[in-house]
Amino acid sequence: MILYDYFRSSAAYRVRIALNLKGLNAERKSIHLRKGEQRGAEYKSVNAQGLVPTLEIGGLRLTQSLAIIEYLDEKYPEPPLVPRNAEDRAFARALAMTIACDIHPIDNTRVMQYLERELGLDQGKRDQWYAHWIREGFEAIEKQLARRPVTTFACGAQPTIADICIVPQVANAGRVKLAMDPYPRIRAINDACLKLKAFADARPEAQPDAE
Ligand SMILES: N[C@@H](CCC(=O)N[C@@H](CS)C(=O)NCC(=O)O)C(=O)O
Repeated sequence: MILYDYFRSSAAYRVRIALNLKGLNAERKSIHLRKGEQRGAEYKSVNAQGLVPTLEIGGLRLTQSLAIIEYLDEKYPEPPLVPRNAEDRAFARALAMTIACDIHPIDNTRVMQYLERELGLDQGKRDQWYAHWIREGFEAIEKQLARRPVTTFACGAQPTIADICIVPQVANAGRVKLAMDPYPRIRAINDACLKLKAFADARPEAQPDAE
């Protein structure tokens, strides 16, 4: 397996966690997002969207972190990353999608670069934008978590796709120093996850291309 990756990419971070939880090894190829390598012809021939991650397995090229994680879960069922119970499965996927579909895309590198280069927003305004969308999403997730019994992870006693999305998004929140006090459940889940080696080893700062 080859993982096209970038240390600071939170979408790639999700896949790194999933691979670690499954005990799978992948060779890493770093695509330098700040230098724009994702938009070069070479990488676009791997991933037509010019986004990381891509997971290459033999001749198969998988894109979109949630689709990759679900693929890994189907091929390597233990430990399950998607709950087996339908209600929990819907909840875990809903949290994952709140992050992957509704928070993260608005704060992506290309969006931030557009705000800077095309709309001329300075760093302070860009950070304000970035934090605003995380705050909105975290408020909703915190409320949803508060309606359920308190468990170690978002959806029970084992980490699932929800936790796999929460931890990288909390790391992104840290980049703009978002106060986490209003989100005690998210913070507790993040802390519990990072005690696990699978999560800790996937952190941006633990990657060989970290700067
Ligand atoms: N929905 C995609 C998002 C992938 C994505 O946006 N990746 C970011 C890094 S976290 C990226 O490659 N950004 C490059 C760019 O915006 O130019 C997924 O979950 O895989």
